Amino acid sequence: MGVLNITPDSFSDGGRFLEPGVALEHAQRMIEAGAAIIDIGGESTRPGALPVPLEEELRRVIPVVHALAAASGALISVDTSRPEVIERAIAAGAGMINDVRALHRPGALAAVAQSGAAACLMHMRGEPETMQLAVHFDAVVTEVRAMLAARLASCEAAGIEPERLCLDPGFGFGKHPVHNLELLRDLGGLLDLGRPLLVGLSRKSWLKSLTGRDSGERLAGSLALATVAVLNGATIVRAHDVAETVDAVRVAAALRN
Ligand code: 7PJ
Repeated sequence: MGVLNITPDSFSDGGRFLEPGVALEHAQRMIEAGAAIIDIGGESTRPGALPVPLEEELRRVIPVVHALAAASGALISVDTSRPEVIERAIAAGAGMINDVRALHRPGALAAVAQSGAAACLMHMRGEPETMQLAVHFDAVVTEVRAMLAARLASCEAAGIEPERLCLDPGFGFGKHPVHNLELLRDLGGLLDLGRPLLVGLSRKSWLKSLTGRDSGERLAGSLALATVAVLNGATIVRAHDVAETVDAVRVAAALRN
């Protein structure tokens, strides 16, 4: 899953893809490099990020979904939590909704249920603006697993078949490096939920605590994390550096399988 941030403020590539033509070109480069899914986001969810008005999120995302759907057969995912964006994105050609709020917003479950689209349910506590301020877990894997199981049940009750869903422990979302490490080491503890696991590890800020490196220098660390994630059971890897990540995933998948 290649990341396409159409935002002025994403921590690693903010402002680069605000122009729809440039965004489309970048998506096509990622597809050529081996991405099966393109994840388009119009609102940054990095720690401390502020919300974007609905109209602005639509303005950033929908034209690119339209253009990419016309130009390519890749699965288009839209990174959003808003039911209005979910509906418009699916109508424009998105086949998947990637929601860091796990379809918690009023209307989000219904918008996905009606559509037949796939969705990723991610674990997060609180909101991006404040999620790193009061982090506490007694048993992080158990607690993440319980939340994801509850969201799976809510989806099923709302008419979203489990076959449409994948799950994500939400690395870095309301978690300290020690929690991220424990989740990655024990990722297999989420496999009995019966759904494919998606992981987002690319360039994340806890790589700063592991390697000391700033955002533009985290490729090697990101590839190490992606490799371990696949060995431990991940199926979908969300990444900025697609060609390099595809190689790492192929190596790890060969070992695993
Ligand atoms: C994730 C995401 C992630 C899923 C972001 C970043 C911050 N969606 N959106 N999982 N991260 N499903 O790219 O580091 O980890 S935005």
